[in-house]
Amino acid sequence: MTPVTDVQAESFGAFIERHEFFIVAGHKDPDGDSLASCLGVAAILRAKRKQYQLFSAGPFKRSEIRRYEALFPSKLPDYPPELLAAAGLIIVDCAERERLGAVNLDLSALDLFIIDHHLTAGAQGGQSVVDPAAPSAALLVQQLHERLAGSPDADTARALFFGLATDTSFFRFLTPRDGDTFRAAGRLVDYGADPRQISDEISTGHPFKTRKLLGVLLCRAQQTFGGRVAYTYETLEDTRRYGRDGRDSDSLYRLLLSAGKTEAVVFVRQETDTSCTAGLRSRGDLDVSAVAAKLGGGGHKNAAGLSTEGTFDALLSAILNALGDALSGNATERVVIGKTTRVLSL
Ligand SMILES: [Mn+2]
Repeated sequence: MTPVTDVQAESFGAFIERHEFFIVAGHKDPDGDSLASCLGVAAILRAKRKQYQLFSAGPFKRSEIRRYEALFPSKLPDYPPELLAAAGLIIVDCAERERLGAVNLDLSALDLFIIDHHLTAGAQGGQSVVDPAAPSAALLVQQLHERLAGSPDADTARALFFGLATDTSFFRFLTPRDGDTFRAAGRLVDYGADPRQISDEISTGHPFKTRKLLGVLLCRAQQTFGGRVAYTYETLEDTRRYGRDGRDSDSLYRLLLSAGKTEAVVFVRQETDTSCTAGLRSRGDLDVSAVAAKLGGGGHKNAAGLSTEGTFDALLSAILNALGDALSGNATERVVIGKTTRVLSL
């Protein structure tokens, strides 16, 4: 990670000074990092005696974020037009207004500041703190808090630690370059975050049925490309049987990535009759965000995703073929999932 620079901190400070009221939002389908980043920004705004409104389009699907749902309305009040026009919009853990999801007000004209760490964020203008090398957006927010408002209080520290821990899978994704990240996490512990309690909050509380669903998805998993890629999928029938509540694909990725020489895992879920979502995870240097970007998605080098129209078999085929190209550079055979499933070994 590159530490937040003076220029970035000053630019965020100046943005806060320019407005009295702010809307603070992360991406739709929120995760711990996006919510924690919003809460950290809110703490900075409180310290600066500014007004703000948190927002999340939801849905709050993950068990570990449920406790925050009440803080994030999915509908904004009808503000007087002059108040809204003068407001600042701060978006975190994403770089595009579209990623906020459905918003009941038109925010397109609002003065915007972006705090993000996605590889696909691209180069943003002056009103942003974007660092794809940062392991979480919450870590950027922590540094902004420390620079602009001093040490966060214990509640904010807990939230920021939770954001960092969820995006790094409790520090397992960090590298020898991330000493600064561990030092920042250490400061959060000093401010009042309890790592053991936060680990417990992240990893427990799933409905029992979701453990059964994991079993189904594991039984269905296949390997391809000589065992370098594992994939599986969830059907609408699975969703009907086991429910959506507290589904936890992180455990699925972890279990499949731990098998043999697996370098990447693909998981596709049929969301409706006509739409799917997919997640990709990889180990080491394989960049799955590039594969996801080819198909209209995005994310990080080792964790990416996308959503499309269509059915899971078509999407799975497209992803595996793109992944095959990324693995070999010149894959000549095609993988087809569906009636004519053929497992390909390079
Ligand atoms: Mn994030």
